[in-house]
Amino acid sequence: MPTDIVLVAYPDSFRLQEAKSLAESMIGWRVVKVFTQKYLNHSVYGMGSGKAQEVKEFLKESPNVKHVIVDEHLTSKQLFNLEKLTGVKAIDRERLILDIFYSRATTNEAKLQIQLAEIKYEMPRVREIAKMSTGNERPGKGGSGEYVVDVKFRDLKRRMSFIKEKLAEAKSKRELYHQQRMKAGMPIASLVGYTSAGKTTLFNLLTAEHKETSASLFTTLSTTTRSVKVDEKTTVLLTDTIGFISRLPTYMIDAFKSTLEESLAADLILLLVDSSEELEDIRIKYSSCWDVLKELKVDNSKVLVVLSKSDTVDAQKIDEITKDLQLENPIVVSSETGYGVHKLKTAITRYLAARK
Ligand SMILES: Nc1nc2c(ncn2[C@@H]2O[C@H](COP(=O)(O)OP(=O)(O)O)[C@@H](O)[C@H]2O)c(=O)[nH]1
Ligand SMILES: [Mg+2]
Repeated sequence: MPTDIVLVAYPDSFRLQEAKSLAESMIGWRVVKVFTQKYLNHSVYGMGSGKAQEVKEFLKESPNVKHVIVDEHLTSKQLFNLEKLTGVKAIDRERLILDIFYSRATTNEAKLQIQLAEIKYEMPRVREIAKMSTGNERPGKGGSGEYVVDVKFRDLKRRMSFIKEKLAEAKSKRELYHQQRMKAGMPIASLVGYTSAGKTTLFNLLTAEHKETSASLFTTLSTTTRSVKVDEKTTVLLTDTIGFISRLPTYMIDAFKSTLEESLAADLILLLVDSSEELEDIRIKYSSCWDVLKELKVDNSKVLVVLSKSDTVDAQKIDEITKDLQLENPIVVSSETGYGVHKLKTAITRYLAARK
């Protein structure tokens, strides 16, 4: 059963699509309605009060909707106001990203990094809640005579240094973990790329025929890993990874890398590039993908570049991208029409055969 959600996002089509893909990268979440708003910095609800009323009206008619997501940073007060008005849980962009990280984290280290990011998410909110409560009364005293906020702050700081210690331990155990990693005796390929590049769509297309066997055979694997038969003799485990995220707050970068890292230990990495985007954006995103891959010490010989959504562009655009990114024979696919999928499978088989 999917969880229905409502999204409030900026009207710019790329940002909107990204927000939608981001929300839907929570497994089982389905965006059933999108509201757009040019500015999301209104003081009471983030969106304007008129838009908030529209959302409320929509939710009245849609009792199945569980959450309203706003594709922007909101304060505690704004989230509180929105929940009070709509009666459902309100989630801002940063909370959503943290939740996605949590749902994808497989290593201890990644979980700790996310907890650290979460504390950084909470800190300014503690101050804010303090301000909210001192609006009409003096701040209350804690048990030991300190202000409640100071206590809360000290607690967050203590948790932070505790997590940092644990992280140092986790890092030293990491090598061991990689060695013990379960491989189910099959080669593993990971789909990597920006949010909205088309990873999940391609993942679903490639793994569709094998859904049932995968479900029974690999129940111990995460729901984002399934088997794909790339030729008569070869079956590969394919992982749909957490996507790169535009405008990722800096305090989340370590949590992101850590969450992605385990998937990069795959035998083969399929780096998806959305060919429907502007060349300038493609270039920026492509190079920041590589920055992270290099930083996480990914061997570039195991990366195959895949130009996705080829049905949205002409041959000339594909040529331009190929030249601009200096690619050699990129694999060009469309999950919409199925174009290039066979070629992709052949490329995977060839790569794995050559590696042996
Ligand atoms: N036209 C077209 N749209 C696609 C294709 N692949 C994905 N999309 C659309 O692009 C959007 C993002 O896809 P998604 O798979 O969620 O991206 P992810 O964030 O990388 O997992 C969705 O609206 C898809 O329907 C494709 O081959 N052609
Ligand atoms: Mg996805």
